Amino acid sequence: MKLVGTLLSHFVRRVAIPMQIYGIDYELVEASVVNDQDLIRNHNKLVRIPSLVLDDGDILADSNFILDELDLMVPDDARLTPSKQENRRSYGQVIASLTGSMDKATAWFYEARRRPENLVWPEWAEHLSTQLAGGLIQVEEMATKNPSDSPYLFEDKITHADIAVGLVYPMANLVTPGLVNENTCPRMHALSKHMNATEAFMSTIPSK
Ligand SMILES: N[C@@H](CCC(=O)N[C@@H](CS)C(=O)NCC(=O)O)C(=O)O
Repeated sequence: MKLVGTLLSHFVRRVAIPMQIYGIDYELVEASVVNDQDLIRNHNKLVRIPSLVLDDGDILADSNFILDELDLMVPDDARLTPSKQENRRSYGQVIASLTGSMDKATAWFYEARRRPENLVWPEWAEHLSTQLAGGLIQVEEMATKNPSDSPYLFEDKITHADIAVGLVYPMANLVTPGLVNENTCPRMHALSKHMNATEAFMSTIPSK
């Protein structure tokens, strides 16, 4: 399989990390949406990353859909999703909040860091950063309602939700340190620290 994208993208890492945990081999086709649009277009005319080229030539896009497909390639008990039906709804809420934060982190980055300085709309950048923080604060509130000795959000096992926290918390903490930090989001802080120390996270750290 070929994973098209760059590990600088949290959406790409969100796919790379489970592939690592599942032991699914892949080749990373290093491609950034800023510098390698033609290369990405060859695989996905939407010019978006991540795109996953399967061995049969089919191409999957969108991290949520890609993860759904990867989850089907492993035994039930290895899947990075909650096992209990009763957790389905809250898991969906948590994933929507966290991937929403990822969307806002991306949008913030382009608004605040990529635009020519005279074209930046500071109020919009501020709004985006508050949304980025909001997704995490929302998950912190949900986690606070369900106190647990486990570092993980669901069923004392790693799920895609924990991986998403490990990816987006550091960005939220960097962009909005006053809103998302150890004191305001203690569960998210501890979970992010834990996840970022795992082998799957360490082995997918972007090299540049
Ligand atoms: N919903 C998508 C979002 C992916 C996404 O936003 N990727 C960014 C890079 S981090 C991208 O390709 N941006 C270029 C574009 O959408 O034009 C997913 O979950 O995969």
